[in-house]
Amino acid sequence: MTATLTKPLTPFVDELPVPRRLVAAEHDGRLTVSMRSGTHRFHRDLPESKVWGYDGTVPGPTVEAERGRPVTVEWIDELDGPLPLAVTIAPSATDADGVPVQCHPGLSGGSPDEKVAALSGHAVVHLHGGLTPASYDGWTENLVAPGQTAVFHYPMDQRAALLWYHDHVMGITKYHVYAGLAGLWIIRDQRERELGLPEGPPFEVPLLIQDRNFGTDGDAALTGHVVHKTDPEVMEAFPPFTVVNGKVWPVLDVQPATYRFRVLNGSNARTYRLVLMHDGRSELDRITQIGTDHGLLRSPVAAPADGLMLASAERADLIVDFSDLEPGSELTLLNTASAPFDGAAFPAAHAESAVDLDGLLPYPEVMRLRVVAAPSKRRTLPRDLATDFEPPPPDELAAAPRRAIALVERELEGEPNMLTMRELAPVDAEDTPGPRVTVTDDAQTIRYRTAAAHFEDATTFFPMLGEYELWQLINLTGDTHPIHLHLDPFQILVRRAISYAIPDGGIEDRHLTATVRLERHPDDDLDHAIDDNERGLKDTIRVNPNEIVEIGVRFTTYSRRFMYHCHILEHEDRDMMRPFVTMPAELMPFMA
Ligand SMILES: [Cu+2]
Repeated sequence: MTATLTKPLTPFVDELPVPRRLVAAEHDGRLTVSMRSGTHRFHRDLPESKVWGYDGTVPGPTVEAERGRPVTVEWIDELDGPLPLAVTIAPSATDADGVPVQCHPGLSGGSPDEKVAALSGHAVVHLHGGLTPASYDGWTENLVAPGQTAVFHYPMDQRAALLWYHDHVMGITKYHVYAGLAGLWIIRDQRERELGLPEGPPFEVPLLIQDRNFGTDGDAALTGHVVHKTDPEVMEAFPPFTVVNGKVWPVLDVQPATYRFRVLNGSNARTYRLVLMHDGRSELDRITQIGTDHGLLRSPVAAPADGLMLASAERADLIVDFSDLEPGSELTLLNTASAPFDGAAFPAAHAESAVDLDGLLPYPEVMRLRVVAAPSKRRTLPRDLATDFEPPPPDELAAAPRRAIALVERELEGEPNMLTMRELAPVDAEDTPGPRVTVTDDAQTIRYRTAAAHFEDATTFFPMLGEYELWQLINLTGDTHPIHLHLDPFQILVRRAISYAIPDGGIEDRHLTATVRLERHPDDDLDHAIDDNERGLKDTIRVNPNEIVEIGVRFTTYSRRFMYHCHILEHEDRDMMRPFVTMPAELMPFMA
């Protein structure tokens, strides 16, 4: 098998685009954004692509808002079908040389899905990370049709953070986001200004990282046609080309100065582990992380030794220092995470040899940074950042309702596997027999039955406003799943190593039989640690294989029906999504 593939596009020739800024204060807090088709050039040497984008652009405009100043957006659906994507399942997972077809452009023998080509543009916008009333949160079934408009009110009563808005239509979020329907949304506040952090160009740069694939013509030359290709063995699309702010492998000229990068992984499924290389060495020590999904950490932290991991929808607020570098210095941002990601380590020092075709990583390149001549400007970072949150108090957690959710992969005959979540309810040992999940350590065994298995099943989670809850995410699959809760942020409490057994036929349509032990599996070499950069306010958390993640969450403001789900879009579209209903405490006695 070939160890590497020739790049069909030249890296680092397109300048990094910065999406147009849409500053809410300049429009009295009232914005109009239309979803419409447009054309976009992903690379200098690619023909133009047809896309669906907010204001017709990829990415959409970056909305900038102030904490405490509400923003109203009139989202106008001007999409006109057909969806400009070729969606296909290739007939085999590898080509004649044994190379996974997902590493190649083109359809690899698959035929375009006609049902997808018939999609005409029903849409719904979700502001990811927004503390937004349910009416404006983009419930996956509340669609607007082409020609209709949704007017959404965003209170912006939340801390400064990088959010993003994207489409969230039931079953086809993966295609709509992939076609271009995504954009950034930055909230600013006084605390960040007190700290003197870079704000706006040129020293604050948003980086929206995605992966994309393109079609080929009869001569195997790349066309601009955007391709979403999966295969019989991998149900998620892991396209070969990394796109930052809409360009494949771009280059950014930087001054010898301190920069602030606002990074979002907006890919459908791929997890990145970012390493900054310079002259063949990893220079991760140039990177300091100051914020995560919901804004500032309590203090700055170094990038993890292996690199900065970001699963789909995770964000990082990074300070990167180039002030000591000579003009002409070149640094390269590389990705070392293979796909589907399972948490496996990869040393940063070897990032330049991270190519892994079997791991669907033919091209580790992400982007290049090129230092230009300018006066050196270094900023020092304050040691104290956020002062407005603490870990959840242990006594409140001890009394908190506990919710258990199992993540399972159900194999189906003749169609792609189904990734589902099972909400579990505790049962007494003497309860009637039936399929059970048991979670055991030496001291005790808790038995559960499956209370809900599909999105449409009755709601079982009714969190009370103002009270902490402890959610336990039990991963019984081989891959890492980024689990996202709408509405309020949460904090990770612990990762626990588990080993588990599922009997043949144990994963049924509705029921689940599994034995989970709170002990490390002998073959498990993940460290199951919480990274320093995860000790902030998160809305998306990686749940690795052989692992239980516990989070403490407190819903504070809005009562109604919201969603939580895996943020691998191919998973959330296929049943890895469930509702919950937040309730004022005084209504709880009246719930049947
Ligand atoms: Cu998932």
